[in-house]
Amino acid sequence: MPSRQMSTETVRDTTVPISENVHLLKWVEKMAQLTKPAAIHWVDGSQEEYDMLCERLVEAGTFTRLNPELWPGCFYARSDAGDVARVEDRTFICSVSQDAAGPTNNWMAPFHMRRKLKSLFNGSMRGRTMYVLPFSMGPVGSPMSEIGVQLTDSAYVVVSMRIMARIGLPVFQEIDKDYKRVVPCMHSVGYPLEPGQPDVPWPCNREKYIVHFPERREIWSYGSGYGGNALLGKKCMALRIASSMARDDGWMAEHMLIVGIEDPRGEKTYIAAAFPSACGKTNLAMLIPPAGFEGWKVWTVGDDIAWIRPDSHGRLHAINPEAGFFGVAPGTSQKTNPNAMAALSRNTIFTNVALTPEGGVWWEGMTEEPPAECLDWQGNRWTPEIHRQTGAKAAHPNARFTAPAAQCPTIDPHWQAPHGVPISAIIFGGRRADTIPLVYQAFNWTAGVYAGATMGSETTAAAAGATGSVRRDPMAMLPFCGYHMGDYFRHWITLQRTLSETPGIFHVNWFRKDGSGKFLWPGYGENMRVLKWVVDRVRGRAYGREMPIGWMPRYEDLEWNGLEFGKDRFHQLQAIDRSAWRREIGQHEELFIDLHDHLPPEILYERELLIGRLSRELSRPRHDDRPEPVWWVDPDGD
Ligand code: TSX
Ligand code: MN
Repeated sequence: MPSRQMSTETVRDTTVPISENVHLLKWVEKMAQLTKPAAIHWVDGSQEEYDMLCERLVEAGTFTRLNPELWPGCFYARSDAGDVARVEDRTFICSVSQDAAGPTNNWMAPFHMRRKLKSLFNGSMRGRTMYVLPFSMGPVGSPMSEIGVQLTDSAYVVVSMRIMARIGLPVFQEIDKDYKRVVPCMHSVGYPLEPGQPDVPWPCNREKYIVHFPERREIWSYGSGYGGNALLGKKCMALRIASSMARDDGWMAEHMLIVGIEDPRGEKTYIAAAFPSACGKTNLAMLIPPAGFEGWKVWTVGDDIAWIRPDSHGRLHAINPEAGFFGVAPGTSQKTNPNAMAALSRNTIFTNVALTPEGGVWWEGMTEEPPAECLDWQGNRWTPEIHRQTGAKAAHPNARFTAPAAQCPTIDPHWQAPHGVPISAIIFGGRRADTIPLVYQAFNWTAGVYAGATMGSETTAAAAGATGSVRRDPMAMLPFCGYHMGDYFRHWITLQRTLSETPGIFHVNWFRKDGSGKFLWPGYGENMRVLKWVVDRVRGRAYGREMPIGWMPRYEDLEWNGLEFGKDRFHQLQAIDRSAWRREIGQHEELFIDLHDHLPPEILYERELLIGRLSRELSRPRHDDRPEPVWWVDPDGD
């Protein structure tokens, strides 16, 4: 396409390497020989370069510039209909031994996979520009950061990565200092262009491979231009490769949001929290305190990934390795998350949402009133009437916004602190209609690891699988751990032994329902009441009642100012139903069977202790027909 030759007045010759690092130069040359691009572009990360690439994407038909009056600096993209989400069944962990990858990862022998990749990438960038994209996960120069270089034939990836990570010149300068290992990341959309062949708006390949070599710390991604498949700093590097680095080096790479809770006196407590998808992680990361919490602030450090490591005093500190939010658009609104709406109001890339005639974007749940008409995520005319007749959605359920974190009104003043923020509490959660109470605190770290390891979430209509069945997703890391899940639990358990202070571990469930199928808990901003108890617990100021599953707040231990919420309803929300928990623990076993030979004994002991605490039968004589103790569900007996 002539767009490549289009020569706007550039101050820099982008074909000239920016780095002097010999290893990097050699690798780029070798990969160019393999993929045979028409040009090489060294990415400096400047605004001018970003603007030029966005312009190039507009000309290629990938981007539509949104109305600058409504959406300043924003672009709109529609992906190929077959390239709309992460492809877990095409994601591979290629460790030397299959045992190291574990039964929950797809594995292929490195030798065979390399041979396959070599043939896939051979000439895969023909007719395209190969971008040399250096990125830092974490602030540039931070001792907690890690550097990667992604070679990609997608300009969409380059501009998206400029929002999601620190990229360009400062990162090349870090590389040239030559003291940090660089993670090589190969990416091709797998759609080479023969001379004269016209491009398509969203080039990709039906055949997809998302491949990780944890020992070599290398990533190869082929065939997709979308999200976590293509923005290799995120799930591939910051979770799968980093989890493997973290295991080796005594830290943690977790699928967690990070928030700072500030009380009216200015005392700040940081919490990290892991949830599976569809639990509102981004909403929690940007929570606005409700009525009754005047003077309280919730600060956002990150909404997806936390890199956590013990500092020199043995206290856990966390950074958000990302620089932006790659958030699910549907459901995001002024009501559910005004901070996200502010963050995405400008300089944002929207993918697979709907396009309005005014040059704006829309998605299901954004406003109560849908637009009278728009173009859906596939470019077809969409109206509320068409929706009523066919059920067609305007936006794809996995439509995304890519927005700079700095634009979030609640972004924490320390969100880029090189040494991170101190973590005092860790929360695990899931979407559960029954059994799991609103909140409990694990008795100790190991019990908390058990709670995280047995986390589960009910599948919603959006996800595959039967609606209503519980899918286990330990620590929300099942698709993101670069090694054996049993070894991962062991790493969690042993890491605590390096700490001088152990964070409290909590479990929450915003989604418990009553007998008539109504949510028992209002959720959203009201979750602040739970966060306050969490903070007060780890600060040693709140009561926790010993219950079979952990420490639980009594009604009077939560702040109710500003919310009418009865004691009976609270007790319903916190009730422990013994027969439901019997079933629950039975289901824990299902996952553990697969991990059996790597499972740390502590997990089994915790399970036994939990069974013991829940069981009355074993601890009382058979003839004992005393009624169920009243304190079981209601501590006050009234
Ligand atoms: O994000 C959610 N959070 C966390 C917020 C900080 N959601 C949306 C989940 C989909 C991504 C929630 N949905 C939450 C929640 O805490 N709770 C619920 C369930 C719920 C939905 C609607 C109501 C109440 C609870 N509506 C009324 O009570 C009127
Ligand atoms: Mn995520």
